[in-house]
Amino acid sequence: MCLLKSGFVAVAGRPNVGKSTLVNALCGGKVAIVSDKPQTTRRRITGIANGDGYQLVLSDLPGFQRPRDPLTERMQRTVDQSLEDVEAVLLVLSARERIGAGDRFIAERVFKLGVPVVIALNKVDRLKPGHIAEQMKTGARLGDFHSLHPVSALTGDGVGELREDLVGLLPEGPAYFPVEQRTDLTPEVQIAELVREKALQLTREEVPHAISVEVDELTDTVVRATIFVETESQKQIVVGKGGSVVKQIGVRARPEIEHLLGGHVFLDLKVKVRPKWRRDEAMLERLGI
Ligand SMILES: Nc1nc2c(ncn2[C@@H]2O[C@H](COP(=O)(O)OP(=O)(O)OP(=O)(O)O)[C@@H](O)[C@H]2O)c(=O)[nH]1
Ligand SMILES: [Mg+2]
Repeated sequence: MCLLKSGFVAVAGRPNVGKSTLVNALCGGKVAIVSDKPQTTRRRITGIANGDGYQLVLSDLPGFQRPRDPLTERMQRTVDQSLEDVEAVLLVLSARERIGAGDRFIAERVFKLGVPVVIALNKVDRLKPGHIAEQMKTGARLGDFHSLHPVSALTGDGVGELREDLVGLLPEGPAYFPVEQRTDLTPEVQIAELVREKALQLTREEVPHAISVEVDELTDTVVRATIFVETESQKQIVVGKGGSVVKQIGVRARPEIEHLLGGHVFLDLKVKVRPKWRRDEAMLERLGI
């Protein structure tokens, strides 16, 4: 029998430091959506990296924050639960921002879990070596870490070494997922997330936080989904003049959905107002948050 190193690693860090981008890079393909808006990830997303003799299962998590409503409370709970029973934690920092109170808040929690903490200092692309060195020193003061890797999830710099290091921390174990599987999300959820990613790209300020997406119908050739917002004015923004914004969301999402499903699809997107959905526990449950 061929021995496998396998296990779970949680990926934690402040919003927007590049956790999802890094999980995608470590898995060698897109499992989690990414945006320049904080709090893009709302649920735990499992990304699976398979390689020679290993299966590294990464849990991409929402950025830590202070809960404000049932949505963010649930996100916080997800983070807490996901930090239990892992072999290691990958703590992600951004080299482009000041490493400060937000990072220390997260560090305090992960360093007391009693498992190795690997720090990734992300976004080092195009930064001066002196600045990277300074940030590495600050990051190193966060706690008793196993190792610290300067990386760029965007260019892939340092990602191979980081992956090897994480695999080194895994015990021998079974394959938890079939090797061809890269994520635990259903096709419906992956499609809803892709649509949400494009909606986030095309909106600003409070609108991205008010957007959620549900797939209503999925067949081999047809995808129907609804983009929910909380107010009429947000709906106008997401629909756009003469439907231009929602159309653009579709134009951007369709190729990725087709890639996922492996064929041409007709994509129908609707925009609907659902007041205060962020406080609607039943809807949050349905969204898997
Ligand atoms: N320059 C640079 N930008 C990066 C890098 N990694 C991620 N980004 C950008 O940082 C932004 C946030 O990336 P995400 O991966 O969504 O960050 P996240 O930590 O998952 O954020 P939340 O899910 O909101 O907690 C996006 O605009 C990414 O393109 C990197 O290595 N270099
Ligand atoms: Mg994310």
